[in-house]
Amino acid sequence: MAVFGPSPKTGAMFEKILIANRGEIALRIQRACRELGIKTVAVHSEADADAKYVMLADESVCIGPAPSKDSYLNIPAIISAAEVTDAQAIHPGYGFLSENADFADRVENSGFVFIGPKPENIRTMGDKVAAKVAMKKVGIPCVPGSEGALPDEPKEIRKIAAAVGYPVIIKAAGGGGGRGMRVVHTEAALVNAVQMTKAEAQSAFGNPTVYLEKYLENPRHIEIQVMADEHKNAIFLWERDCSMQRRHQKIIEEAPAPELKARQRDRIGERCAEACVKMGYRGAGTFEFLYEKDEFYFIEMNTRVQVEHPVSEMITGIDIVQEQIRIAAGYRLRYRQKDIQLRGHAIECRINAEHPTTFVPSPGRITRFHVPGGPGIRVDSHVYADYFVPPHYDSLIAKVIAHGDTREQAFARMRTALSEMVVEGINTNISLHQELLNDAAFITGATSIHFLEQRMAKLKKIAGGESG
Ligand code: MV4
Repeated sequence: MAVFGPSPKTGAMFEKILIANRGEIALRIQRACRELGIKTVAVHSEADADAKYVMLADESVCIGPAPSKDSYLNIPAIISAAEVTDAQAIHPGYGFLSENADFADRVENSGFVFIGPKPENIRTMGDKVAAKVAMKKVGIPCVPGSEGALPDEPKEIRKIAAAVGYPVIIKAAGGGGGRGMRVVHTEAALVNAVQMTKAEAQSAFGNPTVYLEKYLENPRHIEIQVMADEHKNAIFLWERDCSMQRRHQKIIEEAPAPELKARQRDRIGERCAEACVKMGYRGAGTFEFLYEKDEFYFIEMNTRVQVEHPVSEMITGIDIVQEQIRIAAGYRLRYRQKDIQLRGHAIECRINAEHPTTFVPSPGRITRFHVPGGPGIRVDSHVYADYFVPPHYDSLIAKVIAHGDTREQAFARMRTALSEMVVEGINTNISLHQELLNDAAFITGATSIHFLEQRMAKLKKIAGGESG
């Protein structure tokens, strides 16, 4: 693909980057570095000492025992590792410290570059009340609800809920990703629900602040991928539909979102890119929306690279991780919006080490491992035959991504890919993916965030021999 846009270079590229993560994303970042001619430092826990991506890195440092809190969340150990290896920048990946504003601060105060947004932007988006206020200010459509935090007086709370209309949802400012929320259907249940959510928020997040929104009953989850540089340039890389999830764990994502009209797609993308410029945002970011009855409603912004970034890469041809690194080095975006083309359709299946129907995690030794291939197939994985899936971390072992000219072709390629894939020695959810790819409602497109849980409830009823 041709390189477009203005002369990119305004700073010196890094010579060495420390990757503060593990698993497939650690390998993904390493590959991006290698292509850019940057040396890599892998940090790892004792449980990951033998991981292949650790061997593949130019250098590696053990940062502590297996539990995340002692290793991948151990800020002093990670900063020391950057010091002893002379790394210039730290890529946090996703999860772990990636959205920890204090970590970003400490990285920068120690003289390293944090490959991500400014700490102040991370901090704002981490406080869901502050995030919503900031979004409203820059013209992003939000779910109707309380203006900022909910007040304490029951009368005031009832007034706000009545104005919004039931059902409503109470959410913790410190929550996000599905933690600390409660749906309320009647005024009788309201004040008690607010008090319970506040108490839970205090103990879970150390912050009792809650806010209220209209509860959307059957939305889809559509998110917009953006990238912005430090020179007031921002682009959107279209959207991903991530509605196929269970308990806030996504399992299939696709891009573009089925049945979204080109005009809507352009309009919401433009708004998000504009919002980035107004906020002084830099790096990769994702605006999460609920989408219902042709309208977008902002819920949260993620300030990291996401697990599902490959589907956006497949439809645009842009390497999001490389672009993150270039932006952090002070370079300009290599692309203008007019250079970004939406090509075809991509779908990602997250292959987890877990039972396909009970979702019970299945760590252990992989005895056989064969990855699929062929036109339009990409596999992002750090595992191999004889790899031991440690029990300490999340269960993602591979991401299979299929790209095609059309949604139908992408699905067909994914079905073939999954039929070729072999993982033995542990349980995986491959068979669940195969069933979903043959589900008539999913094939039709545009299923809600409740699809998977409703489908499981239906199957359970059938297995139990009940009618209906
Ligand atoms: C909502 C909602 C309905 N109405 N907000 C869950 C995770 C967090 N990001 C926000 N979440 C939701 N917020 C309003 N006003 C439904 C959810 C929700 C959800 C959202 C995205 C993906 C999966 C979900 C599963 C259950 C609930």
